[in-house]
Amino acid sequence: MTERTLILVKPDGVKRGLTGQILARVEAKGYSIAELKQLNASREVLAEHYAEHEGKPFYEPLVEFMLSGPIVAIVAEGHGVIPGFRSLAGTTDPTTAAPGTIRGDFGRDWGLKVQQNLVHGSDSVESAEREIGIWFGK
Ligand code: D4T
Repeated sequence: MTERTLILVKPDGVKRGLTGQILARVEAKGYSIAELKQLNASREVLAEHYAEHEGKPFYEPLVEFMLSGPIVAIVAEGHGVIPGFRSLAGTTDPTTAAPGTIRGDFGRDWGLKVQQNLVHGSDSVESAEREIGIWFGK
């Protein structure tokens, strides 16, 4: 089966009208969009999605941020799409993310308690399967 990954355009990306530019980079790289929807996340979905971060100092601000507006959830497909999208996204901290990446080109530090870094991308085959189940159902 072709590899699939979960991409989220986080509330900062949607509010700033960057969804189209982010999707354009995914498509320009040659990946295809298998699923796409805009939604307001629930606390339950976010608790599942960010289970690994529960208890960390940035956890509550992160959940509040993810509840602050609509999210665009995408399943992208293609060989190597999991590391490929992580590479398009750039590193977690947008201040130092490489220019040419989504976070490097469009992100910055806004002096808030949480990194508002525009996108999420699954980091392994196991995470992708788990996360696609959380956001799109099994
Ligand atoms: P996601 O999971 O959103 O694609 O981001 P990363 O894989 O790049 O980073 P992560 O899971 O370590 O962090 C999830 C989310 O929490 C915010 N965060 C993270 C933060 O505000 N402060 C921090 O110190 C860390 C590590 C940003 C992304």
